[in-house]
Amino acid sequence: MGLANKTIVFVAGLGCIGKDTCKALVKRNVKNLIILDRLDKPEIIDEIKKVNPKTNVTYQSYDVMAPVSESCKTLAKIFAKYKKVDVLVNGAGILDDHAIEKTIAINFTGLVNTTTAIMPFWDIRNGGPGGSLCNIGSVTGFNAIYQVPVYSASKAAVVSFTQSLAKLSKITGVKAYTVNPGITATSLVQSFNSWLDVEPCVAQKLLEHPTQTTEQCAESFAKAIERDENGALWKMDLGTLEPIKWDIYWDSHI
Ligand code: NAQ
Repeated sequence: MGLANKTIVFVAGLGCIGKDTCKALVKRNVKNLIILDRLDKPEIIDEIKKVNPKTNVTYQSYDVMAPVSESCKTLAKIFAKYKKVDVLVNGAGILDDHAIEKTIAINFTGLVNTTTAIMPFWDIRNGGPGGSLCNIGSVTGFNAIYQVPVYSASKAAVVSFTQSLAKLSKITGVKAYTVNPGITATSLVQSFNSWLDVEPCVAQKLLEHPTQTTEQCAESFAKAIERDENGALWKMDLGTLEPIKWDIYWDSHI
């Protein structure tokens, strides 16, 4: 999909990967970029706006842990104003395996809720136009960092949920795919808790291995959104964008 003239809602567009991806998107002449984030950082919004003043960049405070009814209200306002949203990016995430319930609430339930809230506006069964859902998973959703099993499982859940939605596309008209970063130099991975402190030096050990920059990740991210491939599992690692082939071990036959 060419991104010029598209309207994109980006949940967590002010984080480290989010910010650089927003910049990569406005460089591609997106028409409207609506950033929803718990963070309120007007200086980052200004930075993104400066990259391409032709893109209309706006911000709204948004907490993915709020009840789904709140997400519905936020999205209703957005659709009332912009009429059409082409892409929803779900990117909120935390990494702290001491905070078990919060990890599931932000990384998984929040993403499911925001997705559920946008469906009535997009679903072709309601006469909607369809749309594209881009969910940020993680390479840990394919193969866990086993010292952070809660975080890794939350990302595996994102991958699984999104694969189901891709299969439901025939019914809903909504495409879905995941973008899965490898280790990217952001504040998220600088220092974090392992589950039950099984590895107190987990961040330090992880960062002994090669990482990618947020700019590299952002470029792959924007390319994946342009590709707009239903069901794609994109690995964005070490500056590359690569499709992952998922083996099938069982089939429901329905
Ligand atoms: P950063 O902490 O900068 O961004 C997190 C974003 O989530 C921020 O915008 C924050 O405000 C938002 N957020 C958190 N809680 C929220 C809430 N309740 N409501 C609304 N927004 C909320 O971290 P980042 O590294 O830029 O992470 C962005 C996304 O990429 C996250 O989903 C993260 O899980 C994912 N990711 C990051 C990395 C990495 O290396 N930085 C990786 C994969 C996926 C492989 C690697 C890992 O999985 C970490 C081990």
